[in-house]
Amino acid sequence: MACKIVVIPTYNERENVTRLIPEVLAQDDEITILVVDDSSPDGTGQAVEQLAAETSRVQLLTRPGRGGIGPAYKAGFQRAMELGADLIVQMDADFSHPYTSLPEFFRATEDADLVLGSRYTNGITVVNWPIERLLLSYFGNTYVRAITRLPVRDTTGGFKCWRREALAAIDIGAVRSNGYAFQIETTYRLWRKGLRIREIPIIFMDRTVGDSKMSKRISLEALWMVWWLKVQTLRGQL
Ligand SMILES: Nc1nc2c(ncn2[C@@H]2O[C@H](COP(=O)(O)OP(=O)(O)O)[C@@H](O)[C@H]2O)c(=O)[nH]1
Ligand SMILES: [Mg+2]
Repeated sequence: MACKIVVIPTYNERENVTRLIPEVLAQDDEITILVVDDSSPDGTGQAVEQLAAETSRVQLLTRPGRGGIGPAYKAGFQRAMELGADLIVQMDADFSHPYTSLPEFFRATEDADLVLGSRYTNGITVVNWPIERLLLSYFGNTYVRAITRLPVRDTTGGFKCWRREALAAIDIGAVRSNGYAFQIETTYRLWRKGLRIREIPIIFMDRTVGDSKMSKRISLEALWMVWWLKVQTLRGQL
């Protein structure tokens, strides 16, 4: 039996994550969910703890305070590796990522080391985003591709599935980014190792419950991070 761990970072997602967990578990018998909660003041951690008491298929990793999605994923990946994961999925708690695509992600890892859920492969498959946010994301991706040459349509998406060996191949401890740039940086590092990336189309839906935690500052991080990646590459560091 393969061990498939779905890592879900949360900050104030009590209602979303408690509804999402049973849906994700129902997609595949081999799934275990690891929620990485940054001590959300709304009680997300306590709600997940109750579910974790009922089944070992739900696990909770609590961090002391809000530290950003990048550090939360780093801690979650490390724990998933310790738990013996063969496949590691990254997924948001807010129902933006279609959980029904999980079986397709798993199948795609048969001939790819990293599978990306893409909003920009079949045209633009984003539902309910304000136009300014869509334009920022779409042209942000054009910018990232132009500078890094990363052959990927959606570099900032957060719905991804890694083979264990792929995650082990990149030095996750050295990853610097916090927000959207975390997604770019990790995919870029994998591509530089010469490993196989595959994009599958997903339909991304904006959240209907709770608030987005992403900020202007977090978007701006991606603007300079791609130059840092480029410089590191030219110096032979990546
Ligand atoms: N643990 C943790 N999770 C976070 C943090 N910031 C965002 N998240 C989670 O990351 C996911 C994506 O964040 P979201 O606010 O939906 O970003 P958006 O979809 O780009 O607006 C959600 O599950 C959030 O709860 C953080 O600082 N720590
Ligand atoms: Mg979201």
